[in-house]
Amino acid sequence: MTTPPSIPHSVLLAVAERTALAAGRLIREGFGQEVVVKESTQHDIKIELDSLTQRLIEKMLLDAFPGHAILGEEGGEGTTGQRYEWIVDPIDGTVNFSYGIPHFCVSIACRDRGETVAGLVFDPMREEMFAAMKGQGAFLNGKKISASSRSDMSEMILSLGFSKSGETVKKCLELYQYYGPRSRKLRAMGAAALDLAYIAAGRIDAYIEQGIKIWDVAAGNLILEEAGGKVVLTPLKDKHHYHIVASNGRLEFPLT
Ligand code: LIP
Repeated sequence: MTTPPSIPHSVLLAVAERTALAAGRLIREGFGQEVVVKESTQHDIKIELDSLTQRLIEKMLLDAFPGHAILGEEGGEGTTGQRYEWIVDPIDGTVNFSYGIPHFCVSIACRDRGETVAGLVFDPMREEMFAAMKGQGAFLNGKKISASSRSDMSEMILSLGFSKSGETVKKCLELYQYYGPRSRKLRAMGAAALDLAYIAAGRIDAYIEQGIKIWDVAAGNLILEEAGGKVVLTPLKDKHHYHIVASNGRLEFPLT
């Protein structure tokens, strides 16, 4: 099979950004309207707008790059053996969206031969576009960003994700017990991709979650690493499922 030509990372990111802006408009139009729930469990909700937004993202990406593969929270397109693969979460923070909490985002990453080379996290409510290309730094609305330099746990703001199972909620509460007295503040904001972007921008210092999907964090991981931060992903038994410890790269975590 002939190797497809290389696509400049700037071209990949430019298409991803215009796609995220279009997806953001669709999401904002739906915010505050009646939510059509497709599936609801104790700690999670899937809504019709997730699927509609992913279909829009898929169409725009594949119109620009026919033949690329797409892996997303709402399914995938194309064979995953392609050179370029897009990792998409159409609405990261779906429960927040469904309850009218304006804290959610679009997350789009592109992998070239398995390495993430471009990624963005777009918050359509604050119109904040966090973006990065491999080796080129991390940016918020075009302005360079970097993770904080806080190295003392007592000064840390730590975000903890409760994930989707009773087991992960229980484990997360143990982390609350441990880090609560030792940190400045704890947060549980409900959107993994924004947690990673906020560390990259120096707004918080770390984020831990017991079970997260690759589409929640693929773009945010690149943005954070390009901002000088550190991400440790530990694969779990289910496909695309990971334990994550992300930080500004200057803090240690005795309990995760
Ligand atoms: C969400 C993550 C969040 C996690 C939730 C959920 P979704 O992603 O961003 O960190 O705690 O359980 O997985 O489902 O809204 O795309």
